[in-house]
Amino acid sequence: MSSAHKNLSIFSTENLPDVSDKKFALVVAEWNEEVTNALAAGAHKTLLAYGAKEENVIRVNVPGSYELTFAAQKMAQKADIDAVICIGCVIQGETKHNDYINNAVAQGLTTVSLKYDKPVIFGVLTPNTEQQALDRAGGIHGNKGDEAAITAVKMLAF
Ligand code: DLZ
Repeated sequence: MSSAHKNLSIFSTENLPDVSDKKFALVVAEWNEEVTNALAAGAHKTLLAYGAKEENVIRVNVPGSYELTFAAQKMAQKADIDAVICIGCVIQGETKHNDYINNAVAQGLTTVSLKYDKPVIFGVLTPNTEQQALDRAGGIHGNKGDEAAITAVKMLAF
């Protein structure tokens, strides 16, 4: 990856909404937990950095990424939750399980978001290798959990 790409700003972080009274659910898959815990920690820290209060960030774990959709629905249907951030890591294996899981989760989270009219963020890594995942969970490509958190904050402007 070129250094130019690494420095690319993915999206603007100007004029973000005030989220000091917003409540976030962080739904975290336990599969590949070294990666998902790092992503979740990044997301949590970033939410606080952008104005969320510690007591307004709640974390729930699910076994695997496939279960993110159900837990996201449970969180989104709570009246006091404003946004849901889903964290997972599905590593490509010898079979096509990753395609099935990734497609189901992407579709499922979109459905939950639209059904409950709340931001539901797809913070799921879909790497070919564990190293690619680590590179994006606090490694050379940053922490995609941070991006998921900023995305949730940005979407609360709507
Ligand atoms: C079964 C499975 C496999 C093979 N790989 C992953 C993975 O890389 N990442 C992940 O989050 N979950 C994986 N799972 C578990 C599924 O997401 C799910 O928990 C099970 O299929 C049970 O529904």
